[in-house]
Amino acid sequence: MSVTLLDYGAGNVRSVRNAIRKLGITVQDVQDPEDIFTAEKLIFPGVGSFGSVMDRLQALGYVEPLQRRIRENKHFLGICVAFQALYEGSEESPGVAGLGILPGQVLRFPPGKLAVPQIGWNGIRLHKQSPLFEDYNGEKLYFVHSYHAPVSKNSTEWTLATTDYGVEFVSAVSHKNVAAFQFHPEKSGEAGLKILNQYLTRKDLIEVCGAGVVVDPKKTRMAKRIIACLDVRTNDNGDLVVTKGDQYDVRDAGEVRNLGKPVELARRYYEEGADEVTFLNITGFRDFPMKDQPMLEVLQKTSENVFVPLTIGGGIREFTDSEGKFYSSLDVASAYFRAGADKISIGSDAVYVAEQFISSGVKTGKSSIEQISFVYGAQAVVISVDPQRVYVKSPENTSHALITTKYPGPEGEKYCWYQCTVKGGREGRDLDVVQLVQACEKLGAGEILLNCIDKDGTNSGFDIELINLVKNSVSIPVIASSGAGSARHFCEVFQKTNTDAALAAGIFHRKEVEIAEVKKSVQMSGVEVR
Ligand code: 1PR
Repeated sequence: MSVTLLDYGAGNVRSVRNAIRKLGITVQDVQDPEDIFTAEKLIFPGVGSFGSVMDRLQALGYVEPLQRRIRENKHFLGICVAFQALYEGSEESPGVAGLGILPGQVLRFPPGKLAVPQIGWNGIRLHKQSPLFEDYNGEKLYFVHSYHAPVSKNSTEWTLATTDYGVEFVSAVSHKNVAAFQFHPEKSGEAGLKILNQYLTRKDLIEVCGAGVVVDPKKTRMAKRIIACLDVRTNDNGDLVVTKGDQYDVRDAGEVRNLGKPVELARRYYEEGADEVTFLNITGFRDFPMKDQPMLEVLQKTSENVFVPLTIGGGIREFTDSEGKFYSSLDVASAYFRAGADKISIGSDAVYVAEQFISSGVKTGKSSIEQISFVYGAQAVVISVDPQRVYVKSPENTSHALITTKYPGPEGEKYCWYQCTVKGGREGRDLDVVQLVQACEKLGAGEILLNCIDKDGTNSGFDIELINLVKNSVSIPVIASSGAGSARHFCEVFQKTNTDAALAAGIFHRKEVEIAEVKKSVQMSGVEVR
């Protein structure tokens, strides 16, 4: 059994490739337009914006063979933007024609209480019985998108599943042997692999339509994500290790703490139910990640066995090596995506970019955030923020975004602002966290990973005041990080803030609390989890 992958070189299709291989099936690539028509089974994982996907398909001469394949009912599976490409067009790229198999336009999620992009695990409501979902038991699946296909009477026959996220939208379509999903089966853990397996192994996918199918009347609910984070660096013996500091100091008696091997730990967290795994190459600001490439290898190996989203940060910036070779930040990010990352995270460089943007007021299109967001989409660009508290006696003492804090400073100060830092917290800048996150959102970032130097490694709970400040300043998702010391701290952060996800490192590495225990407690406190 083999399957043909439509990889037009735009981004990370490694995860789809790895998922297919994991299922024991050989992958071939489309080499020329004719392959699209002759392939036994075709998978098209769309990457990038609607316009960039359609432009690539046009340039490669793939539009007509794809339309012919679908109209002639040959096996086809589209994922994410490839699902959206089945429609006539999208608000994302006005004037660009889609494949036009389905009527209507793909729309942006309306602004409101919910963060856009939708990033995370949501349910689906099946509208017909399909062999694709024969082994499916109602698990949540992984979505990441800012645009959605509205439910329409004109395409009822095709509607296989719908999902709620502020509005009800079409999350899967199928018609005979043609199917497409808004969610990512290759990133949806075991449940997603089973769906993929059905597509790959079933001889025909003719579904049972309409009558007799009872559509679940309950709205689907997005889960709050629990993320495991691995801070990675080379220790003094030259080994790449997972480490963890207290307020960013990772050494004990001069030695870098060694808490395990990155690939093994990532796999353990996937198997224990982490909704996402994040790697932070914490010395990336000084050791250029493309030099000896150990982090690329870590990602490649991890993505062979981990089927939830992977984020990688550290060292994403432009660089000229000792031989004079120039790498743009987009080059560095592209290498990470090709190695298996779904999202990249930018730390120090985001601060410099924001400072420049705030002082000039001009979007140059050349910054790391803008370039990577343009090519890979906003949802792939995370900003990792390393703020620390600066206490002040009175509001007149600063022009920065102040909060009145319940936890006074060393001299009883009632006010504080959060100062952004660079180089792993080593250098403070004259920029506050609100200025940073708002500038980054404007420049095209899709998510904020919000650390806190004061809380990092302390096991004393998340900084609720900081998280509320940031969450109320942006409309993109926020990941709360730093300070988790018990399952109760996760319950607290979801009850007292509207954060979209919570991340921890130390307690998971030291096996003080298991991910399953965290999820159970969070669920018992009334919060939706996967
Ligand atoms: O500046 O783009 O090269 O990125 C460097 C990245 O490395 C940034 O994301 C920065 O946060 C991270 N980093 C740099 N130095 C350190 C350090 O610890 N010395 N780690 C560091 C920051 C933050 C979280 C941490 C949580 C949870 N670590 O990843 O794991 O705070 O910890 P906890 O649950 O144990 O409290 P660039």
